[in-house]
Amino acid sequence: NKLGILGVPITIGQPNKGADLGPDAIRHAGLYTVLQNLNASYQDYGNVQIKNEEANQIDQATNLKNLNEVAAASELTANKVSEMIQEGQFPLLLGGDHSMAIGTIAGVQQHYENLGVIWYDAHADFNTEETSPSGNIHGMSLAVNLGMGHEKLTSILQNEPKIKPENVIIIGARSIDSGERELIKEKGIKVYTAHEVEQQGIESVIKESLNYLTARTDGIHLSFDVDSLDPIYVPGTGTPVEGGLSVRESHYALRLLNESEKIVSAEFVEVNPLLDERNQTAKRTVELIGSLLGERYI
Ligand code: DIR
Ligand code: MN
Ligand code: MN
Ligand code: MN
Repeated sequence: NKLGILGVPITIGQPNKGADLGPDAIRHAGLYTVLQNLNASYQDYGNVQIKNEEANQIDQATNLKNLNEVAAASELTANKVSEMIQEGQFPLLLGGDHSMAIGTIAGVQQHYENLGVIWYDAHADFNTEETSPSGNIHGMSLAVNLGMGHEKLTSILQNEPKIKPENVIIIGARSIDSGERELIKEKGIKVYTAHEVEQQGIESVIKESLNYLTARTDGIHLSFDVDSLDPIYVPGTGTPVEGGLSVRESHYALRLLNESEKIVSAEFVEVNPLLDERNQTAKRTVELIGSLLGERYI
């Protein structure tokens, strides 16, 4: 399978400027060199055209910031991702804030009856407009994919839940709002918090997740939020949370996912070069992408 690269330069799902520069920062940090060293064949589709500038946070009747603009961006993204899979590509999606997962997963889901999702993140992104303390849609994208939230977001491509609650596994969480916690319990979502990763070890967490999802799904999408890692490694991200996963265990996680051959699409999100020095976070992201695609130390 050929790699299809697509940038989703959205920043209006959260309050900071600069997440829209993430996809190009990742490209400039040496993405193509890593792909060439792996002898990967790839096609870069460029970036989705997202109108971050036209977003207006103020005049919203709902507790949702930039609802219409995020919905429009999601629609464009979903169609593009679906087209890439149609053309036989493995979508490698570069972000952009995590609201982009509303579009990416809607697009991938068109091609799988029973999609699994690994959500590797410090956060659960499981708010709705009722529970969200911030109104930022990047904190809602996983819930939206399960069919919860504003209809303009849950109806991208089709007005049905994109993933079943039992087909989702969250890994690395350590900042979950009280409303999210209740919804997670209600839906029975599996979560390996940062503490569970500490206790059980990343190898066991990933192997258990893969065994579970492989048995019940027909493909697994990886949604990798770089803020899953500790901020000492990834300073260039909008909502850092200390106590995060290490570079070493994350590379190992990605290597195990690569060896499983069960991942059908992947996104790396929340890279914000304006919050960074010397593009460190994008460089780390490129290295992590390398591990997912089969790069090894020896
Ligand atoms: C918080 C922060 N739970 C919210 N979420 C973040 O605003 O919903 N998600 N940072 O990535
Ligand atoms: Mn996230
Ligand atoms: Mn996050
Ligand atoms: Mn986020």
